[in-house]
Amino acid sequence: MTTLVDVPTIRPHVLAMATMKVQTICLVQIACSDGITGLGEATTIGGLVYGPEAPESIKLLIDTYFAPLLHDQPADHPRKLMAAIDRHIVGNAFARCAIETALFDAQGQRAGLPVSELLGGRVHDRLPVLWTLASGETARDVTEAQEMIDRRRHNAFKLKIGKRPIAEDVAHVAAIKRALGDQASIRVDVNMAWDETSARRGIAMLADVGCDLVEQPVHRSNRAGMARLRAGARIPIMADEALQGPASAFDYVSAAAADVLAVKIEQSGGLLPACEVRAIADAADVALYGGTMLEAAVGTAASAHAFATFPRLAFGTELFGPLLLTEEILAEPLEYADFRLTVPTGPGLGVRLDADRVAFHARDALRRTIS
Ligand code: MUC
Ligand code: MG
Repeated sequence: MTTLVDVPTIRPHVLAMATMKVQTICLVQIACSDGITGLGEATTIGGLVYGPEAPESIKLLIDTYFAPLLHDQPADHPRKLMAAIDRHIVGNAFARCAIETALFDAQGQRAGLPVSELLGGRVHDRLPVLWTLASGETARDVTEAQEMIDRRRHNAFKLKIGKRPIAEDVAHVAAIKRALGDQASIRVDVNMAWDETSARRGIAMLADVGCDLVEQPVHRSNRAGMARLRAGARIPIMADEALQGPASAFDYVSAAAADVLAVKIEQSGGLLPACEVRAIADAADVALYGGTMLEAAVGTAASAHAFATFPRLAFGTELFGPLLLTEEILAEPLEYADFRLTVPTGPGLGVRLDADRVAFHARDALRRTIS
């Protein structure tokens, strides 16, 4: 069963390509004949503006193409089932991830083990979590950051830039770095908004004001440009949108096109492919970061299980998705404390939905109550 759930954000989240005021979650529930139900989530940013899949298209494709392939199949071998799906469905990484997540959740419940253990075993019980400052206003971002530091919730911040002229963006970064000083690590995400020449100038200016990392400065297709920028930069350059699973990760590390890979379970095509990206980065001695598509709690828990198995996670994670939403969809929220997220310990994903909250925010809630 797939359900679209619309949850407002706590404030507008301003990215180079979109301003988010609501997050649409495609929740997937796979009911197995042994009475176990596995949960998965496919979520993206700003409809179709970030990638080729939107929550509505994911729902349609899961209902129409993925679900029939699962009927009457043994659910207790997720990898085998996903290989069977791969023989019939090309691409659709986000939808694939949601299905694979639900199969692993169900299998973990069946085995009495957390998903992290099914993925090889966790090496971290808690993961560092950064917060994105993206209100669009410098003073508001400073206040928000200081409050996060005081509450010991986050001490690393990612600033979304690329929408304004470079000098204005760099002044914004400099002001935040000046206000927070050594209390915080400041990084930026350009979300592909610059061309290579602008990026060369922007990265040098960002290094001068104490920025620690620049994420995806140029278009995802410009791998050669990323390699040139990386070679000339004084601060690390991270690939995000360019990473679309293990083959692209291999391509990137082979071309020395990034210092850091932002692994996202959805962009990778699932938990297993995300772990393959991890292996490729480690083999190439390239640093890792646990990324997010701003998933709500189910996708965030799934990501946490995968990232908990990464021995080296030099730049931490950004698994704050549920905190950006006004409403909790879990019966018990994920635990954020001391700048870190606790990886759930229960069987499967170790999370349970709050069915009433989900029903309340489900997109077809009105139609269902009056029909
Ligand atoms: C992205 O491009 O990294 C992750 C955190 C955030 O604020 O936006 C996303 C997407
Ligand atoms: Mg990014």
